[in-house]
Amino acid sequence: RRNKLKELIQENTPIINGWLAIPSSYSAEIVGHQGYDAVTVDLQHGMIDFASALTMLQALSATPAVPLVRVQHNDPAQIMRMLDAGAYGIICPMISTAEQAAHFVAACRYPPYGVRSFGPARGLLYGGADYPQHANQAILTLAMIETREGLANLDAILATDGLDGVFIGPNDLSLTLTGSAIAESQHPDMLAAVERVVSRCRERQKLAGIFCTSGDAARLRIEQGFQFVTPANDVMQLGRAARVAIAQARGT
Ligand code: 3PY
Ligand code: MG
Repeated sequence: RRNKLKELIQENTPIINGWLAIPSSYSAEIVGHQGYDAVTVDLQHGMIDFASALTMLQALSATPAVPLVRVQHNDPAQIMRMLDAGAYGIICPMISTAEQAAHFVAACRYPPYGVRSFGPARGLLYGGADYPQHANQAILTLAMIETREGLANLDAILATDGLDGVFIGPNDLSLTLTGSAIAESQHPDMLAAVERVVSRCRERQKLAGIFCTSGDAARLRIEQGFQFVTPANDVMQLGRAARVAIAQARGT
């Protein structure tokens, strides 16, 4: 199976990516049917173990959304297992150097381009019988820029062979740059950092992604030049929808 996201990238069409922190195949299925281009299962900060992630990826494959996983860290063993479980792209947190980026990409690619091991697992059920032949092209790789060092090494990270792009973690990045974890931080250092990532990605024709706290915030990021945005996660959306409904019911 082709990866629809690669075509959207070619066409320069912004990718709207859902984000799952709740360990439920049912919420994965619901979210996957809402019109997202991709949906990410978050193993880093989501309350999700391998068994739940597997059922969530199964649920997502019954929807039009491309299933992605954010892994816990730059661990080839976990990346291999999530790809075997049918993830069609990996978002890897805390990439700070070109070496780490190369290590990450190698974990996502079969030889001769990487070190991924082949096993006849769920990847074949989702990807098709020719999965081993096309997986190296199909799997999306996004390195998270969310450390001071990662920002300093941005050019070298973007030069990594086989890396599709970067994804800003604005909570961690603002925490390290400004001392406060504020995803939509307007601190001048944060604004400059975000602008730098967008312009470097544009120069190198790499995908620029970012986590956002709402649909409106995601719209602004697209206008700023991002092509991959996450308009909040399931937890934020559920809480917000509940607060709105309660306020409406109370007439407050
Ligand atoms: C961050 O904002 O640091 C993230 O990792 C997004 O989830
Ligand atoms: Mg982060």
